[in-house]
Amino acid sequence: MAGALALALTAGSALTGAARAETTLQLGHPTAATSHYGVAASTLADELSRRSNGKFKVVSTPNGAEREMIESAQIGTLDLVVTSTGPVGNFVPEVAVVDIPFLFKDYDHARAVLDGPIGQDMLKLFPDKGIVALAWGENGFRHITNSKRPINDPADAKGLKVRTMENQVHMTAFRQLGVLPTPMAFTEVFTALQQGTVDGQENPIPVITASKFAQVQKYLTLTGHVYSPAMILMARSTFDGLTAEEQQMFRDSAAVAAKAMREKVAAVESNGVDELRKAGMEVITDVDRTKFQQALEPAYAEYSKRFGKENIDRIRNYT
Ligand code: EAX
Repeated sequence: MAGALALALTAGSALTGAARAETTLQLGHPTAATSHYGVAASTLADELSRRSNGKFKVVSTPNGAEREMIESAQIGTLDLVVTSTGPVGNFVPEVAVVDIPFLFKDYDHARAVLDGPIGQDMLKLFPDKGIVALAWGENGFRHITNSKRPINDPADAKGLKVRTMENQVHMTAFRQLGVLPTPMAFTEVFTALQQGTVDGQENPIPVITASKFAQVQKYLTLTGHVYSPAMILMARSTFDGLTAEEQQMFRDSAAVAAKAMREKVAAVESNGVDELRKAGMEVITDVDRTKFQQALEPAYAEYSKRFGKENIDRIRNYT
């Protein structure tokens, strides 16, 4: 009997030991599990599990509202978030400079700025807000879709009701174009488009394909009006509970996840437009971007006032 009790105790403590050794972290991201955000989430989970010999287990939940997820990370009820910078400026105002339209020439330029000193310095602003920014990821260059008419020119966009992110920099630009910007969480966009609450929305090709917007939008104009970065964020309270070695493990794993995310964006960019055409969208590829830039000229005065012209130029001219 004593032997049986001893055995039970041993088994019991072994179980407790195993349970203690495994830490489950909750991750939220805004789009479908198969999207570039899903790729970032699963890569992060795999890397952390491998590097920690199974200690860290990440459970991912797709289709979350970005602003709410960041708030949850801030108060520590969500451990990890992959999000666009859409709502991030509401938490760390300086970061919203990256959301300025036509700021980045192309993907290489954007990635170089974010991976270089400008982007890396921005990551250091997060801990004061209760969040640790582990890495820059990628959402992609945004394009406008709508259900009303082909947009060939900035003037064609006038009067359209377009869902925007909860982002003042974007809203300023759309107002300038004569569009009625309607900010809402991404989780509500499909239904809003379907019910006609808004005429259009704007997002990168990987989001338009992953979210099946071709079902509810006829026209796609490749405006590429703004680059949309993504970020891998972590609750500071969770991060602070890790050893220095584990913290480095999270940073390294996030860097690998961000790379996988960018690769997925590039892959979808190469075939996504064809896919959308096949799904019935009319795609306007011949876009005079200079015209859109000129139409946005007055918005730039506002951006300069808010962020400082030299800060904007530093990004624009970064090589
Ligand atoms: O981050 O809200 C948006 O339009 C975002 O681009 C999308 O949720 C992915």
